Amino acid sequence: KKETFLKDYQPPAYLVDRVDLRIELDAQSTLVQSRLLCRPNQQTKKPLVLNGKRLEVVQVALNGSVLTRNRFTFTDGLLTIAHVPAEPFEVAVTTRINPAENTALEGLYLSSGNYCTQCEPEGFRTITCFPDRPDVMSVFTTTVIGDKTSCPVLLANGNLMASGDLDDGRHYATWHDPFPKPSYLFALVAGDLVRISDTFTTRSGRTVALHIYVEARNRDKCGHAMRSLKKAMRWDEEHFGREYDLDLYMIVAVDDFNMGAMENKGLNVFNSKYVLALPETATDADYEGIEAVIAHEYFHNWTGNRITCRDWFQLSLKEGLTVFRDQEFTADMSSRPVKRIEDVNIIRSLQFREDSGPMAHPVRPPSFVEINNFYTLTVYNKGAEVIRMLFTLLGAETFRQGMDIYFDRHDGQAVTCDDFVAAMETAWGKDLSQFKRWYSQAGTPELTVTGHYSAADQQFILEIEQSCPPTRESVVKEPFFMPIAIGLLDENGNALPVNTDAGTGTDTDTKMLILSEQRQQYFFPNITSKPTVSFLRNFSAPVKVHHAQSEEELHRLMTHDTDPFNRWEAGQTLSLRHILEQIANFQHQQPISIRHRLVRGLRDFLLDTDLDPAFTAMAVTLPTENWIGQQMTIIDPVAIFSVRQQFRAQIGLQLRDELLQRYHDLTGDIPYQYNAVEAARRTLRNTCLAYLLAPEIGGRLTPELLQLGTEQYQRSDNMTDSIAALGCVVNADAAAGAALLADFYTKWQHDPLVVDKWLALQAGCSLPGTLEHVKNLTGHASFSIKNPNKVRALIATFCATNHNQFHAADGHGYCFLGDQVIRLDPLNPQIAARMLTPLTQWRRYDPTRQQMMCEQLERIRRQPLVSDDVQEVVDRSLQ
Ligand code: B3K
Ligand code: ZN
Repeated sequence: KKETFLKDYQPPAYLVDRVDLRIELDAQSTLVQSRLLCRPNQQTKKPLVLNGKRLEVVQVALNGSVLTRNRFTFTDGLLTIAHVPAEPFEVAVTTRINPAENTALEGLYLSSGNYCTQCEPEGFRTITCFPDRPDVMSVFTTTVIGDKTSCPVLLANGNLMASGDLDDGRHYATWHDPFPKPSYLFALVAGDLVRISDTFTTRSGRTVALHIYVEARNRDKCGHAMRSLKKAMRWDEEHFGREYDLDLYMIVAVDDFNMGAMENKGLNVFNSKYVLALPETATDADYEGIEAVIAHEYFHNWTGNRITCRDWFQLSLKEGLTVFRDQEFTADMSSRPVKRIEDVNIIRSLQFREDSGPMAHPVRPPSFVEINNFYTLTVYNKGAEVIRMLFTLLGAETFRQGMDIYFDRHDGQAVTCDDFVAAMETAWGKDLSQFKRWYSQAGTPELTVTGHYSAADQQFILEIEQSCPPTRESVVKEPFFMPIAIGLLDENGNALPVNTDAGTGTDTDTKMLILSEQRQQYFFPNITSKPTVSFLRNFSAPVKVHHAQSEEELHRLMTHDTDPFNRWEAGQTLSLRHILEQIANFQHQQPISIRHRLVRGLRDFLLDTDLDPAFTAMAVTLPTENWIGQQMTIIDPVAIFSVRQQFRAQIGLQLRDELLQRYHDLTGDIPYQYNAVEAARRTLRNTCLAYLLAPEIGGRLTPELLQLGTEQYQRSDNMTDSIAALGCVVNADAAAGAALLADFYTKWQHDPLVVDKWLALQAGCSLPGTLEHVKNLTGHASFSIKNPNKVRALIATFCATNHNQFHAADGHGYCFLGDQVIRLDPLNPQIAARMLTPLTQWRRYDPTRQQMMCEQLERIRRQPLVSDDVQEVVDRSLQ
């Protein structure tokens, strides 16, 4: 497959105003008849070209007459009709497809015997021939025909217009979606499902029916999803003035799904992981995930569906913006600082890594081979950071005006990231052309910060220098434009008023600096003693910071900063320094020790009961292995794991009394409830437990501590506490862990989502021997390589999170991943390409590991049939 370039974009030669589909479902042989009302979009007469893939073209007709084989061609995924009228015309295409054979889970496929679709980005072309590009927007009418017994439920986008019985035990349903939409938002679902119903009254007083469809066994697990949907609908009205437009909103949960969920107009299809929850089966994190994903897909109705993307290079137009919206929603539903810390952890641990590897690309990629490979942390999460910078620069009110302008200007259109920024420019009244470099330049900018204090002048000067490492699309980077939020603290930790000119009612503690040059200085007058800088408050720009601050300064920020994010950040920086120092010792076979001062800092956080427990949990958690690795020229996964683990064990030992105290104080006395307060309490309590049960490497826990874990596992009334305890025991003691794991499986083997947790826990186990265990589990009755959730739970958990064992010196982890990718690729290329991520990072490791990782990439490349998805990732990695 060839590379596609943004610069080659051409508007479509023909538009399709209406699509009429008639789909006769059959597992092996589904017949799809489509009638397209087409209209030339240009003066010049061009052939009509439709995309079509993995389907059989049965018949093509033009304005009612069947075309003979010499009137059209169907090769290389394109159906071409050379001569079409200059006036609007109708094309009818009949295709035949095989849903049962569709293991790629793209297009129409079967999940647990039910039909469902996934069309974004280019799946519609596997159902019927169509100009399958987002700038062709059409009104769809869909008639679904299926067997009454196996498919009592027949769904498609929009409103139900008609339904009834047919001969041979079949029935039909006709759906009509009045909103023009691109083909990627088409959806069809059919099967034996039950419906959970509710309603929502919009602020203009319209009643919207809300329907969640699940398999009968999951009927009682939809309450949280439904509540989340209603919260999201209300929130979008209140915060963005956006109301839902159809009279019906449907969500369907399926077990086999490549991603989290899909925002098809009026008919979202969800991975069941993001719908189903009961206290006994789902953790607080699952509850939060469901709330966030339900909201995300709902928010797409305006940012994605009503206003869609002109082409797939603009993916972040809808994804970055919608992630920003769901982040804000979650912040309002729970704790804003904690949500920010979680999001920054994702950016720094994972997106920065992507930015420094072979798959690095700008938020708006300039080219791709397989667009599915660009549903990335960069497009989604860095894209959201770019939107957040606009929010920070413009302020909440002006940003909202910009959003209103965007909705007014572009409703019903397929637009670009430039159009979005232009709306923000109109609202702000300032030029954002330099800001737009965030969309075209990849890589993580690095800031070097220096402070100069002059006692004589009573002046403080802050100097910032920016740079950005070269990436594939541009070697020399132009300076970025970004907001830098800062504060200054005096020696007692008091905030200095740095923003006095901002007028009353504003936060005088925080100054918003604009960085636009490669090097810039900022002057602060009337500063009576050397200040401590609280830099990049709330992580106001997605950058790496080099800032030589003393331990005193970091401790001051940790205890006194008014910005909660930077309080947390100062603690992380301190921990990071100490960990890196000890990693050097470990690498030189020196003993490792944890500094008393670090333990004391963590103890202060732990005992500060004024803090939100969820914040405390973040503050006492050491930096992630990924983030530690980012600091090293050559990543040493064994050293990182060993030092971090040793620190955890030492903290558990040295703070045992305090941890036990808080653990017991945080014991709940009411039955499980999911809400921010209760979830925060459980999070900190389980964080304490994890420290208490953190074993020294090769060491053993006392029976009393193991007992603490076992008891929590046995007594808890909810999955959050039982899986947390189980995880602690599994990672502390092989024998005790195995016994509890067996118990857990016996109890939950009937529930696929809980079995995923069981698999993931074993794949993530930090005790030796995990790889052999994981290999055995690939043959376990509960595992299926065809189910993406199972693959993620077992294979991705081991390869992408168990760094110490995946990167074992013998290279067996790499070989295992090679085997799995080779096995997966012919079945599901999208998932196969995703699984490859750990190998793409080979340049970051030592020469021996580099060679072994490359061998696996080469081996995958040598396979007789490699998908475009995997090929692109392998080729870029080896380039
Ligand atoms: N828009 C979908 C992504 C579908 C990607 C398919 N490879 C999910 C989401 O971001 O809401
Ligand atoms: Zn999305």
